[in-house]
Amino acid sequence: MKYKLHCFAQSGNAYKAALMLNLCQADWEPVFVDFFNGAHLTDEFRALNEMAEVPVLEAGDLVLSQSGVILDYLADSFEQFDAASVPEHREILRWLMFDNHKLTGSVSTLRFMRTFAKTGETDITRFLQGRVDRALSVLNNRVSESEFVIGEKPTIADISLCGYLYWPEEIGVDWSAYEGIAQWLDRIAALPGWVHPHELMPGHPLPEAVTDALGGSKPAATTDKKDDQKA
Ligand SMILES: N[C@@H](CCC(=O)N[C@@H](CS)C(=O)NCC(=O)O)C(=O)O
Repeated sequence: MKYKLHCFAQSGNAYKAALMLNLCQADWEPVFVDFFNGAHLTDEFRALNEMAEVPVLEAGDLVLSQSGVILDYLADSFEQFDAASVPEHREILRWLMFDNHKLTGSVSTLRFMRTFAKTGETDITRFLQGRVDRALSVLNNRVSESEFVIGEKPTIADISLCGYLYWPEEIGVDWSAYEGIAQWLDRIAALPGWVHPHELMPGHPLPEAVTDALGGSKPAATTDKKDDQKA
């Protein structure tokens, strides 16, 4: 195998890299990270990524983390979903940063609280919902004006921004309020090689013991080592 992707099925950040590999028909295999049991916090994993985050891509001796960096590297390697010029590359970076900070940063945390930690609605979920709504509106406007985020062709900006958005019910959003996003997600899903995250990466469904430990059978106020992380 040319590429190994350290990932797990519930990770939208890992999905960005996995989807890119699949769309590029890369020779790749997933390496399961038992995230919900803390595998990313072990010394072994930290030796791969000092940031203790998933995804990590191994390409021979090269080890990369940060989904945006992995996407940029793969776009360069495969000459697919790449920028056509230097200004376009800057535009892609602009959207990758918006995704990481504003969209994925809020969406992934809100989804974690609602679906995995099962906190119920709190001031924090309400705050995050506001952040998510604003970021989704920005994206909705953009993809209502053109087929993809950077014009009429898909790029790694699309692949990054869609990372969590095939789980609307887990986030708690309804695409009927974001018609542009709904159609854009369908356009991405129509690309040859598109596969839903749960089928592309190992670890779905989560074992019951894990869902119970995360939120199902404990009071919302209890803290343990898994409460301050997010998938
Ligand atoms: N900006 C990073 C975010 C990676 C990230 O947060 N990954 C999650 C899993 S989806 C993680 O490892 N979280 C660990 C934590 O928050 O402690 C990227 O795009 O790769």
